[in-house]
Amino acid sequence: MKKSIRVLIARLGMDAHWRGSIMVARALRDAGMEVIYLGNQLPGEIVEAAIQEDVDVVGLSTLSGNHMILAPEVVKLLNAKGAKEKMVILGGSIPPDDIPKLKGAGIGEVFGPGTPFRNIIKYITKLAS
Ligand code: B12
Repeated sequence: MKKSIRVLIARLGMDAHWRGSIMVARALRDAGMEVIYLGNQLPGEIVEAAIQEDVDVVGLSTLSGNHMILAPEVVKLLNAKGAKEKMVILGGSIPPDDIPKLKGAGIGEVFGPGTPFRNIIKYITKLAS
């Protein structure tokens, strides 16, 4: 049997906007992925959970403007722990000027408000399988 794609979803720091991340988690689950929803966590805790849960994808969410500090930190810690093969993606309210910088810091893709779920599913399915 083909192994399902495992995705960890976490909200960065104290971000209170849970609606988008919950909806994405459900859409990925409905598309056949195994989803672990972590809620609000800091980068160190997200990376520990990603390694312990052996996920393929780490999905970060934030609409609070903390993405430039916390999202690259997740990539840095994954690399430091020898888990650089895990794909890191980010969703939320991200100013367009920050997107190239985030990609330069190792975030695979950034999905802003209004992104159709099928685009997220397609991106993950293509890269994780
Ligand atoms: C509803 C709302 C709230 C609600 C949240 C309720 C909830 N349960 O989620 C409440 C009232 C709590 C709230 C609080 C605040 N909010 Co507010 N909020 C909004 C609002 C109006 C809508 C957000 C929403 O639910 N969208 C619907 C969901 C479905 O969309 P989404 O979250 O964007 O998700 C999509 C994508 O972003 C992406 N995505 C999201 N997460 C993930 C994760 C992964 C893995 C992937 C792949 C994709 C992905 O996919 C989703 C589907 O397309 C936005 C404005 C807006 N239009 O975005 C402001 C907004 C996000 N809020 C804002 C602000 C400033 C705040 C506060 C700081 C206000 C305050 N001074 O207290 C606080 C935040 C406190 C905190 N600690 O975080 C600003 C953020 C500005 C910024 N980032 O610089 C916004 C943009 C409003 C504005 N124009 O100023 N907010």
